[in-house]
Amino acid sequence: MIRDQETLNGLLGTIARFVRERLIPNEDIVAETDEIPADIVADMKSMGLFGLTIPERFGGLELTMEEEALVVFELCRASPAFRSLIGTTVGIGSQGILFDGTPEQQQKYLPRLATGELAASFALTEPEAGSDAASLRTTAIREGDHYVVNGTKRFITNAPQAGIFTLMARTDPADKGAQGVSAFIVDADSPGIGFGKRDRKMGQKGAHTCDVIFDNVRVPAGNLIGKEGQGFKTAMKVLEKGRIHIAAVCVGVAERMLDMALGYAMERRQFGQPIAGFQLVQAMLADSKAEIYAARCMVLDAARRRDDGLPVSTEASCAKMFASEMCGRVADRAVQIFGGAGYMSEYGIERFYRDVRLFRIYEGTTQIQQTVIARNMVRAMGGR
Ligand code: COS
Repeated sequence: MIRDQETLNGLLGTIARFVRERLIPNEDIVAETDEIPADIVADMKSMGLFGLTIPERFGGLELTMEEEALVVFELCRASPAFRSLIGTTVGIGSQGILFDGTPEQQQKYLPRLATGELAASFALTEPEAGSDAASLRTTAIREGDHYVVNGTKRFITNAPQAGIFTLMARTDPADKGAQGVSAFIVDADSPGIGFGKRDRKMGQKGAHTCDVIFDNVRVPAGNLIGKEGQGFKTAMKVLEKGRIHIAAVCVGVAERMLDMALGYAMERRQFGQPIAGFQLVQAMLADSKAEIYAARCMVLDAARRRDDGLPVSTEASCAKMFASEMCGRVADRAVQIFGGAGYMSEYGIERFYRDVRLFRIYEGTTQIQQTVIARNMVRAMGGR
C-alpha cells in the first residue's frame, strides 16, 4: 500500500512519463517484431512493475486494488502488449499463491516474481474447457510425494516467458465438476513440459500465447496450492480480481484512443474547418468521453469495495463487461473519426481496434460476465 498521496502521485507521474517517452515511441517496433525490446523489459523490472501486487515483505509494492487500477489506467495509454508482459505475473499467474499458498510457497516464489526474475502464467483454459472452466480434463494423480500431470492447456498468455505456472488440474478424475479440481505451482522447466508454436493472433503483437503440454510431469506434493479439490475456488478468486484489473486496462486504452481521435479531429479539415467542429463528430467524441468516465467510476468503485473486504463478484463482472464493451465502441468510433486514415496501418488506430477485441473475450467473455451477474441476482433472491 502506498501510504501518502504524494508518493502515489509520484509513481503515477513516473509511469505517465515512461509511457510517453519509452512505450509509445516503441509501439511500432513491437507491432513489427512481435517482441518487446529487452531494454524496455529491463526498465519495467527496475521500476518495480512486476511487483505491483506482491506484498512488501516479499519485495513488491503491495498496491491496493484501487492503486493498482490507477497504475493500470496510466500504463495502458500505450499498446496493451506492454501491460500484458507484467499482467500475468502481477495478476492471474501469482495471485493464487498469494491467496491460498502456504508461507513456504510464498517465500519461495513471490520474491523472484516481484523482481521480474521469474514470470508467472495461469494455466486453466484447455482445448475443450474455456468458458466452462470446471470441465477441464488435465489430470494430476498423486503418486507418493508427487503428482503426475497429463494434459494440454491452450492460449496460455506469457507461457513462452513463464518461469512458473499456476496450473488447474483434476486430482479426482471420478468428479467431472469443480470439486475435482486442484491448483498447483509448476516450474516451467520441469521435465515433460512442452510448448506449442506461438499462436498467430489478430492483434496484441508482442504479447505471446501458446499451448502448454504436460506429459507425465512430476510436481512435488508440496506445490499443491491449498487443499485438494479447492483449486476451482482459487481460480475463481483469482479471476474475480483479474476482472477489475482488465476493466482498468480497458479504461486506459480507451482514453488513449480518444486522445488520438480528438487530436486527429482537431487537425483534419473538411468543408473548410477542423472536423472536431462538426456536431456528428462531436457526438462520437462526447459519447466516448462519457462512457470512459462511467467505466472509470465502476472500476474505482469495485476496487475500493474489494479493498474494504466487501464481496465484489457482481461488481467485478459488471466492470469487466461494461469496460470491455465500452472499449470496443470507443475503438470503432475512433476509427470512424479517422475515416480513410483509420483503416491505414501508419496511423496506428487500426492496431488498437484489433488489439482491444480481445478484452471482450479473455478472462471471461461478456457472456460469462452476464451469467455471473444474473446468477448472483437470482441467488440473492433464493433461486438457483
Ligand atoms: N470466489 C470464490 N468462490 C467462487 C467464486 C468466486 N468469485 N465463484 C464461484 N466460486 C465457487 C462457488 O461458490 C462454488 O463452490 P461451492 O460448490 O462450494 O458453492 C464453486 O466455486 C463452483 O462454482 P459454480 O457452481 O458457480 O461453477 P460453474 O461451473 O457453474 O461455473 C462460471 C461458473 C461460469 C462462472 C465459471 O466457470 C467461469 O468463471 N468461467 C469462465 C472462466 C474464464 O474466465 N475463463 C477465461 C480463461 S482463464 S484467463
